[in-house]
This record gives sequence, structure tokens and C-alpha cells, in this order.
Amino acid sequence: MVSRRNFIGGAGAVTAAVTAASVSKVVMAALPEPVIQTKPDTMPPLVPNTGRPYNPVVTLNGWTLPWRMHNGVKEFHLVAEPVVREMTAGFKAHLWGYNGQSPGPTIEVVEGDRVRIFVTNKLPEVTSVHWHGQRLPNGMDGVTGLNQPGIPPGKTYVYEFVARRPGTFMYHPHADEMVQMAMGMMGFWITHPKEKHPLIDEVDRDFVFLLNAYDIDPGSYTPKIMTMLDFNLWSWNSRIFPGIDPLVVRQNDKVRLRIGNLTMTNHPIHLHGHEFTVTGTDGGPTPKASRWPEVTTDIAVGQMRQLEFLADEEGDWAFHCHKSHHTMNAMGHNVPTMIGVDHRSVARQITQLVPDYMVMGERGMHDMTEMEMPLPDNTAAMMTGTGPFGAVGMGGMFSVVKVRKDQKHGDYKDPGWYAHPPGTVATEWTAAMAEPARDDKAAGAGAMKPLGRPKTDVEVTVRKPAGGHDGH
Ligand SMILES: [Cu+2]
Repeated sequence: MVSRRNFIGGAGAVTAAVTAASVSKVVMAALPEPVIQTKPDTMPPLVPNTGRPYNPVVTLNGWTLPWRMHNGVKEFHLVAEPVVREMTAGFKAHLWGYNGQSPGPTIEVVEGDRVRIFVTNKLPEVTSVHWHGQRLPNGMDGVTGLNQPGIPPGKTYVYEFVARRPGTFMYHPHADEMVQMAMGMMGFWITHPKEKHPLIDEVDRDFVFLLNAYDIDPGSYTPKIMTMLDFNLWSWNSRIFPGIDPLVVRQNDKVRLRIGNLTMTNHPIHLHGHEFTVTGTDGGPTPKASRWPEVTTDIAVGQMRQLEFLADEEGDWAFHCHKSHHTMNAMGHNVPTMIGVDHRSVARQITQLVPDYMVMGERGMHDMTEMEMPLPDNTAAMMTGTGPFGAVGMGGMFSVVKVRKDQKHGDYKDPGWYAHPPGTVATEWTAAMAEPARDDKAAGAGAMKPLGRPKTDVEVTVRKPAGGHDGH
């Protein structure tokens, strides 16, 4: 019946799909037609045209689900289904998600709204939706078997409750969770305060995204769902750098970032050039006296953190997870560290047998960002992204906060790279170098001598154990 999909065009063309002529009025009165998104672009904020007004959020590489008002109730229609998600240019993953994408669309409502969500299951197994962090009747909490039967394939269930508490929430299945969350089923939920709230500030830009992770072998499309820790794709909203859009702001904007973690490990999220405060969790806004300045905050599994800062420094500021393995993309992990090993002669011999053989990493891994290594089809380069000064050498959970003086209010268009004022970029020192004074050269009795050095040098070769790279 309500299977006609509305495809959404370019930026700003999000339209509520409640006017399909092919569907009878009776059916339309019962069930809003689902709105489907086909692109991984960051859609502009969806300004509400019905209900109580609010300042909408921007979902990084995502979108907000349109609703219809039906006798004073905000009605949404989520469709749980297999999707193809472009994680970065040239790399697509076969995931499960909602309404055409993973993660699903952001749901935005206002404190006090009565909300009705139709959930249609187009997956091959049962599912349910848990509204993470919400106050609601127990029977609406979405835990399969405990609060409701699983939604069978092909069926639609209805959830209905009042959005009682303003804040930042998530939604995800509580049915075969290990599989369904590993496959990308999750989304964001924002409940805006209905009036000025003493602990919730007005902001100029309000970005949301989820931390998620996948294990997809190079050259394949479907995540390995049995993986517990050793993921190879660390993503924001199922995108990896350079596929993650920049967070574009106007200088002196007050900016809020709402970040939820549905991976299997914690992520210390780090912002360059500014200090922020954590103003809220999925438990609600934090008391003002509990806030202190930070440049990194750890977001544990199943948590949401709401960060706020004044974007008063112009520039292109890196913004990333501080776990260095989380800012790179798919690779085989079980390789020994080759730094300092000269294996040219070995390589020459191997090349006679295997023409494409390539040695990597004897001077660190940065060369990986520039070499043209043949990759299997549908594989994201490990460390990539090019900036105005060359290779950035990053992948995974990395983006850039672009602060610009001349960015228009409400304009999210990428302004390009920052034009640095003359004399404000680190450059090569080209004048003469002073010879540093070393202890064995230093004259005089006061020079320090090393103590207790063994007569012969001891060499230790450290080799990582195979498997389980994430535990360190
Ligand atoms: Cu991380």
C-alpha cells in the first residue's frame, strides 16, 4: 500500500510526503507515507512549519524526518530496511537503517508534544525501536520480549507518547541488537524546550551526529557482525573522513555539538583552537556549577554528550576522536611495525616473484597517504584527505570546524580552505642552525653525565601480538 517512495532532491528540498494521489484518503488518514532519503549529504535545518516553533538542528551527513500534524499529534513514519550507505566517495556499505540511510533521520519535537511514530519493518527478521533516554510509558520502551513482541517482517507497529523532558536522545532497535546495531540501525532524537530553559542556552548552530563503527573487509560491502572490538571503520553518522562534511560556522557563533556513542568503545572527542563545556547528557542539561572548560571529552558507550563553545577563532580547526587508530580507515591490522627496518633488498627479491608487492612503513606510515597503492574495488584508502598543504593523513572519525568571519548567518555551505593572514603559518627555518650543546661535548665540571648505562647496548624488538588491536 503506502510503498510509493518520495525521493528527496537537492539541499532544502525535504518535503513531507503526505500528498500522494495514488494512496486512498482512508489509508492516508491512518498512516503517513514514509519519506525516504537517497543521499548522504548534510541537509539544511528543517524549519518547522507546524506546531510550536524551535531552532532546528543540523544532522552531519544526515537529515531530519518531516512529520504531519494529525489532530494535534505529531506523526512520523520510520521504515527499518536494508540501505546502501556511501561512507566516503568510492566506498559504499550495505547496511541496515531507516528511510533509505544509516543512521536514520533525526526526529525533532518540542517538550510537551504528543508524538506518534509508525515503525514499518522491511528487514528479514523482527525488530523494535527503543527510545533511548526518554520518559515514557513502559510499554512504549521498545524492548522486544520485555515490553512488546518483536515487530515481524512486513508489519507496522505504532509507538505513542508525550515528549516529557527536553534534551538529546537516540533511538535504536532492542531486538537482535548485536546484529542490528552492527549493521547501522540507529538515529538521533531531539526534544527542544517549549520555553526559555534556565539550563539550555540559545545557540546559533546546533550540530548532531552519532559515533558508529563497522568491520568491513577491504573489497567487500557488508559489515562482519560478529566483530566485538577490532573494527576497521570508525565513523560519524556512517561516514568516514574525508567523507564527513565540515562543520561550518560564522565567527562568534555560539555552537552546540550533540554527539551520541553507539559503538563498542569510548571515544575521546577533541576540538582544536577552542574550549568547550559539556552542557548536557542523555539525562538532561547539566547544572551550571558542574560545567568546566575542556578541549577533549570522553563519550562512553551508550552515552550522549552535548558540547558548547564560542567559535571566536577564525580558521580550519581539526575536530576528531583522539584515539589514533580511530582516525584511519580499513586495513589489515596484523602487520608488524616496520619503522627503522630497511627491507629494500628483500623487497627486490619478492618483487621478482610478486610484481605488485609493496613495502610499507619503514619511515612511518605517512607515505601511505601519497602512494598510489592498488586497492581492491570498494575500499576506502586508509589515511587520506587532502588539505591546502598536502595530504592530511587522516581517515575515520575526523572532520574540520571551519570558522569564518564572512559566513552568512544560517549558511552551511563549505567556504573552502582558510586564507591565513600573512606571517601566521608555521614555515621552514632556513637560517643557520646553532650547534646544540651535548653532554659529551659540554665543557666544564657541571655537565651532566648519564648514570648506570650498560656496557653494551640492549636492543628490544617489540612485535604486536596478533588480534585485538583495540585494547591498548
Ligand atoms: Cu574513537
